[in-house]
Amino acid sequence: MKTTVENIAGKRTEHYIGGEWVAPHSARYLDSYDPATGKVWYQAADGDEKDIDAAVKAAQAALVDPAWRRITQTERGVLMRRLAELIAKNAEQIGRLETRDNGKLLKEMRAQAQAMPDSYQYFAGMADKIEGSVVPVNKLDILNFTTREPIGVVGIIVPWNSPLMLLTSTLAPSLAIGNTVVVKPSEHTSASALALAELIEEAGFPAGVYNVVTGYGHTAGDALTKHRGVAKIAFTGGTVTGRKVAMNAASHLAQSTLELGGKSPHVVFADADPDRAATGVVSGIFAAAGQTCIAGSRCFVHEDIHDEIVDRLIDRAKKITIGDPEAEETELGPLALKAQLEKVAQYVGFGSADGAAIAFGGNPPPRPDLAGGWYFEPTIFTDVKNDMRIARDEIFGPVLAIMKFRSEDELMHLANDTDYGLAAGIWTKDIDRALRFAREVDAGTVWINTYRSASYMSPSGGFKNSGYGKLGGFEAIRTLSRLKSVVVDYSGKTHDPFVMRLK
Ligand code: TXE
Repeated sequence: MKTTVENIAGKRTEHYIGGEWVAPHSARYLDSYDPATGKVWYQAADGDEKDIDAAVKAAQAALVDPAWRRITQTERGVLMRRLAELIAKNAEQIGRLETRDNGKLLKEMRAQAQAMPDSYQYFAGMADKIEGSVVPVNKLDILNFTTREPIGVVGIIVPWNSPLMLLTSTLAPSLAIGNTVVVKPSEHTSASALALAELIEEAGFPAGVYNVVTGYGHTAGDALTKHRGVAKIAFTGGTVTGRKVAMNAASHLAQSTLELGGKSPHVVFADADPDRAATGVVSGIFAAAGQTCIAGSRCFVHEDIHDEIVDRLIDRAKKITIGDPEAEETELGPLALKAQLEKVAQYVGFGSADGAAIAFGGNPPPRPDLAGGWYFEPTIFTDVKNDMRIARDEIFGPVLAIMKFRSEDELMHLANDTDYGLAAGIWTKDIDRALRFAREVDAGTVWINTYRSASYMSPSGGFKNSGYGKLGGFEAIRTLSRLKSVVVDYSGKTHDPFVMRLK
């Protein structure tokens, strides 16, 4: 793999279109920053409408190229297994690229890269098991069967928080069904999607199956969502952008899958194991510095255990090791963007202004060795009300809003009183209560006595302002394919041409 931290540092990267490395049409490049230092570390091609058009055309050509269109599902699976092996071989380099780009812990980005091959293996196995059905229609001499076929060119727009893992959740099922793709990675994290291009080529995928145009959202991203050659947009990002994406896609009737933000309720009942529950709450909000769509940012604690859980959270937050994301002992690295750091600081101000109490943190860590990097302390608010801005808006940082509740009814009302519906978590030993919560809560994923446990096999995706469409497991294949119904008349009879055959 040539796209490595050492090779691209101080250099420029290009687009990957139709199996070639292509300079941007505008000849412009954008700066990519290292969040641990706040300094530019390479420049990525700044794509525009013309680059997107070239990439979509390459993907359209690949879609009908016999080298892709006419190979069997089994052969697609073989290519994907080869890709899985190459990713496994290069996982360390991929993890390092992502950490340098988004500042998340190397141990986390490495673990994501190491887990990725499983996802390609899983969907490789699915490639030749995507069956249609025979429909028992109301006519004895008609055979009606269905087939699932590629949907076409899929435009994949991913954010900066887990770039390749989020790309994989659409790419792996897309390759299994036979789609071709144009990827627009975040302007903050272009490198890993480009590194993947090399591995896809080495695995033997035909040119044009996988294309990458780097660049900004309002230019390259916008052009991708508006391009009439794109059949489906799979978008992961913020809710405001998601709305624009859906409207652009709808203007040419492309389908969209939207994986947007969240403000997920994380509930602790008095009968929960306090140690496991507090650790779960920590993992829900301070892992990845809170920059995860599934962050359990609204924590509801039963009044009988409230003070004990708050004490445990403060105790654990005090011990969190903040520092260089590449160091193995680090637990909390910098935020990925300067804008995120500013947003976090602004919301901490809102929290205090609205009357919540800071129980811990609330500032950038006062450490000269971290100066220049975009760091923020783990921050815990108590005395929060559900109508405060820190309880309503997605902050996307290490900021926890704790609320006290008394009864299950009150809890359900508060938990569902949010614009979002991505995930929810509950800690309790009472299985009846846990299942009641799972039934009643407005969330696409519900965790019981665990949090932030994800699998490519499991359908994921939110409700309400957290988006629509599911990825993961067979749902991803459904979302990324189209269903065709084939009707065969074997009666041997000639029918009245002016009457539709309804019987
Ligand atoms: O996201 P954007 P941003 C949330 C989080 C964060 C907020 C803003 O709350 O604070 O969103 O983050 C591309 N047409 N999440 O500004 O803008 C963009 O280039 C087409 C939650 O970084 O949504 C990038 O590739 N594409 C989220 C991708 O969209 C456009 C993860 C995401 O950027 C575009 C990230 C446009 N008009 C942020 N504008 C999650 N669900 O995990 C931007 N993009």
